[in-house]
Amino acid sequence: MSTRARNRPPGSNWGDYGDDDRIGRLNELTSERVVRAAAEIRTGRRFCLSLPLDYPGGNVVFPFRHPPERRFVDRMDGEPTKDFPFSRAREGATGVVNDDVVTLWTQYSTQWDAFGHVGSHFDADGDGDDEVLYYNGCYPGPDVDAMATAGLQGRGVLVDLQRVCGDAKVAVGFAMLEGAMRAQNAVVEPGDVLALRTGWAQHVLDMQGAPDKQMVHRTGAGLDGRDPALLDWIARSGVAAIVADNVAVEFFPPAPGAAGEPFLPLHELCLFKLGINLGEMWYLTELADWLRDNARTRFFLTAPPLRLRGHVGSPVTPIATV
Ligand code: UVW
Repeated sequence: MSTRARNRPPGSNWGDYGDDDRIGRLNELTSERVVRAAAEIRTGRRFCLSLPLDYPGGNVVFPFRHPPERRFVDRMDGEPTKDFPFSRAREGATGVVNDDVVTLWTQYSTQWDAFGHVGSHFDADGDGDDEVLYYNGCYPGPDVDAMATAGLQGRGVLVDLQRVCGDAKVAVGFAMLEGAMRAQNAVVEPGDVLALRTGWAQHVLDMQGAPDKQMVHRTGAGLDGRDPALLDWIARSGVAAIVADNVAVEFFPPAPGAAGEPFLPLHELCLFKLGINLGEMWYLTELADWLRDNARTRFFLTAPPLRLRGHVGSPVTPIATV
């Protein structure tokens, strides 16, 4: 895996955390900041920030991503390991066992995007030709194994965009985000994980696995990846990661850009240039409501991905503790 780029893309931080860095802004989750984050644990109450992983349900969000496919493991004789009696292994033994297997589309439901998920074309070696590269000049891109071994814990800061936008599908630029943060007393400091509630995942949950196509494509705010002021703020803020309860964190599908501009501008900034992991389709309703009712915006977050080597995304079952 090559990481020693001679050139780095404009606006990127390649090399700032070292030539071999694989975790980007997760480097900002220092021990001191995790201790600071632990101060947000005041009641011990926990919130599960994941949808059931077979939600949204069906294929209406992305036709090429499918719900998990589960079956029982076949034993040597082809018999499924379902209520399988131990007496078959040792005569006279009691008890039964189930073993199962699952095929997971890693980006179907509540998930992390690793840096290997979105890259770009860039002439990092200065030979005059662009090559396909990922964060920090890597090829292939850093996987969720790098995230998993980083031990992802820290302070989350929740901004409730649904309180500003309702259910409307709005592209949220810097002015709107900053206004929401000011109104909600949400202050983001370097090393924080920014969590955005739009209400989208709650609608998905309400539809109980049979989502309405209109709803999933016409509901919920997203960050406006075509707003330079917003991209500039993300770069300056020092956020360790950004998560949302919507499809893609950024407004999707994004407004068409000019030729030579990225298809997913916020993904490119975060995953390719700055090493900021994105969490999508998280479930933030109960946490957001509790924080609002208790005049708080911050929480302690534990959210490691699965330690899947080589994978560009991972399901996650994040926990917020308040
Ligand atoms: C999109 O495809 C828009 O988002 P992601 O691949 O990160 O889920």
